[in-house]
Amino acid sequence: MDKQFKPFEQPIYVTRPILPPLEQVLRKIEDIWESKWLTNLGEQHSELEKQLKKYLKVNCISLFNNGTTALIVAIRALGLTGEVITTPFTFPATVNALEWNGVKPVFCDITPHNLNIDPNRIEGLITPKTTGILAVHTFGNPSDVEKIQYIADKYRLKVIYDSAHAFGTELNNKGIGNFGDASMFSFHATKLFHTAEGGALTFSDSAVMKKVNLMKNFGIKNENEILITGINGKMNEIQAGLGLVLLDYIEDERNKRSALKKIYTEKFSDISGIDVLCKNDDVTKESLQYFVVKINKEKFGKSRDYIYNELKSYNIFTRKYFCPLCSNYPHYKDLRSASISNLSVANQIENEVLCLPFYGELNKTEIDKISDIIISFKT
Ligand code: T4K
Repeated sequence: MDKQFKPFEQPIYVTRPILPPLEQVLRKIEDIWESKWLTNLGEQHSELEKQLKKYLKVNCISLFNNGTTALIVAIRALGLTGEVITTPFTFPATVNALEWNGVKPVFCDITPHNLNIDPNRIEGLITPKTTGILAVHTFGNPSDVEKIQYIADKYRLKVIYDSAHAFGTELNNKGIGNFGDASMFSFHATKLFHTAEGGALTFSDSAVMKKVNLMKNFGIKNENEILITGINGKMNEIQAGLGLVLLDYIEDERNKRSALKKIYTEKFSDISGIDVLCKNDDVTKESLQYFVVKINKEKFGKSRDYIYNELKSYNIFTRKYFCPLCSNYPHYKDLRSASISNLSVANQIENEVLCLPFYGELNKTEIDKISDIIISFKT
């Protein structure tokens, strides 16, 4: 450990949830108590749907108890079967959601600049069994929605976007939830906007939303009619109430994160071997969900894993999202598409990416110190 830096007294994590003033949350809970309505699509739920439609600039939204259930339901509602092309560089939930639907994941390699599925490699993976593409807007950076839609139209495939990280992302001023047949947002505590646990689906077609709304409520239309096989995917009133209180704090958190991003970016700007993951030019609003760097061991002199491990001795806990790749999990590694030769970029990238502490509570001095410690490792 370099003696010029003392470890932080309190642990610094990759993220911390935004916590609005407790009095405001308690006031909201009092309202809910008064109403004696705790779940099953109550007032808070419909108000949050209304507010999020506006915030995300979408026409159709359905709230869920978490993002994973939302994704499982979207895959089923869109009738995906057989094989679906997806990315190995993601959280287990993405690929697991296919498995839960009895659909075989087919892994496609990623592009090194935005870490999203490489659209130029999708067509080569399409077979007569392919029914869809499940792409991820990794770390909030949009996938190539135009090329993906072109391929989907050509082969009559459905497109689902895992937008777990992309809350607020806009492409040429259009909300990211407007692309493909459905997009899933996660409102987990670690997300910029959260409801402790929670999620949402957005759709281009209101008929799909109607089906999903039935599906997330056991398939119940009314007391006498149960129309399809459903599940319990409902967001409850306490989750929705928390979300409504939190919405007022989003812009403030975004402004803070923007300032922190600028500090990190300047610090690393001329450090050879540290590349900051940048947004594309057509992204008019970024999600500011994570601050991500790629470490080139040859140029920096130390590996990503060295940095990750060494930072712990300073009480700094970064994350190696998404290492290991989903394609290297024991239950997926034997798939043909999981071979290292099919996924050479992803297998390299998984050893380079590091998510640094990034949340509004951190101040300039702390970001300066974290950056300086990392830079001090350089040889
Ligand atoms: N698709 C993608 C691409 C995703 O990234 C995710 C979730 C999903 C789908 C599924 O959506 P959900 O079903 O979760 O809605 C965390 C989150 O649990 C997970 O939601 C998220 N992605 C993933 C990227 O990150 P872990 O295993 O890293 O969580 P954990 O508990 O280690 O938390 C990370 C850090 O956050 C901790 O070191 C400290 C801090 N933390 C965490 C929690 C839960 C807090 O300060 N307070 C807290 O309450 O997965």
